[in-house]
Amino acid sequence: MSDATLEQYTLLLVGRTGNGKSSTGNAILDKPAFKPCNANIVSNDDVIEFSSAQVDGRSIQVIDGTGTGDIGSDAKLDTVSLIDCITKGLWGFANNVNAIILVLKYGVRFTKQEKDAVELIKSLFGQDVLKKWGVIVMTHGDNFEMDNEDSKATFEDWFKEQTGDIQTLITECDNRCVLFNNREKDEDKKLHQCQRLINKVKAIQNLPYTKEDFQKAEKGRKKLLVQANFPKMESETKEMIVQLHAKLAEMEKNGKQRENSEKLNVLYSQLINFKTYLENEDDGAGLVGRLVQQVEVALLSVKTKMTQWALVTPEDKQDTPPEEEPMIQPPIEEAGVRYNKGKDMACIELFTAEEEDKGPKCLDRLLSHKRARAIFIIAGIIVIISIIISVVCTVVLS
Ligand SMILES: Nc1nc2c(ncn2[C@@H]2O[C@H](COP(=O)(O)OP(=O)(O)O)[C@@H](O)[C@H]2O)c(=O)[nH]1
Ligand SMILES: [Mg+2]
Repeated sequence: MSDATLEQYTLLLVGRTGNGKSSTGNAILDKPAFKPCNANIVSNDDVIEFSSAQVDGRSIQVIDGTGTGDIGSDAKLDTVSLIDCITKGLWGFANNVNAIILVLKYGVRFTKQEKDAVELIKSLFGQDVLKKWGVIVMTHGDNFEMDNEDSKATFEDWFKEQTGDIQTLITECDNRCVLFNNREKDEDKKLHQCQRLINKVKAIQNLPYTKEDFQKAEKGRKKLLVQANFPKMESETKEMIVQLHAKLAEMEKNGKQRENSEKLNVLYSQLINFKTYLENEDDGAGLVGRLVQQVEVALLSVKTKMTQWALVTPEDKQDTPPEEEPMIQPPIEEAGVRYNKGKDMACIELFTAEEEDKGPKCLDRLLSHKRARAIFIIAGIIVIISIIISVVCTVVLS
């Protein structure tokens, strides 16, 4: 019989590494097509493997989606590579897929990692992928047989008794769940378990999963990429904010207002650019909201400083002495003369010792003004003349 007249099934095996995907693929095809036990050797090039065979008068194609349940597990495969391999690999082998075979391991608790793997598969292929095309294969059927040797309980009895997450998953797959013993040697039993699987695949009422269905799940894959990139973006945001506060503190300290205002403008546009970068990376996935909020708070701090420092007039800015400029301290208790420049006149005031910090500045200004300098000189001359007169008088009288 030619391939064209045969019933054809394309099965995609997904699940955590070590659950028995490759072994199941071999059991279905009845040949050593995939290499089992490669749990820790995950090559980016051959993440997806393909093989086919004629089994029981059917043409069966199996895609072994190694690593499809494995981001963050022992067999680490980074998200970018995984998505890349699936996108390129899957559609290189098939035009459509009749069933997504979720491979689980009998006798192992349905842990958080298993649950995460299921979520990952949904993110990769679409949230409704298991509901519409999922069939659960429970490997290690030999262990099941040993466990139930005495009770003679069937696998159907077993999965109907299940509760919690595993029950939810079985229900989600519309009870399409079969037991597989990949170590089975008996040819009849091997054929029988394969037929049971094909019957569950046939029970799927939906049209096969296509490239279009895969494209519809693009948003989920994008979200995975943002999630993978999130720690990097989070630390970049943290670093940005720490640096910003250090720079603001430094500006506050140096008091060079005009220079600072230029620096503030630069900081402001850096923050705006950083916010745009975060939003672009997120690309609608909605995961960077918290980071964007932190940048907005930082932007507000810069804006506040801009307003505060803009209140200082240019004249004030010029008058602010640079930090390194030596200050000449007047002697304590010493009084002096203060020169104040009003709107249209200059006046001189006495200043007291409590204001000694302002003294040298006033004296400098006083001496640098012509009228004040003249008054000062005249006063000096009068004092000197009085001293001379009193000395002369003293001498004459004595
Ligand atoms: N006893 C038993 N061992 C199995 C069964 N299926 C797989 N294994 C073993 O489980 C290990 C992992 O299987 P493998 O097919 O490499 O898993 P994969 O990483 O999901 O492809 C291998 O040592 C297999 O021999 C099974 O039904 N019964
Ligand atoms: Mg494998």
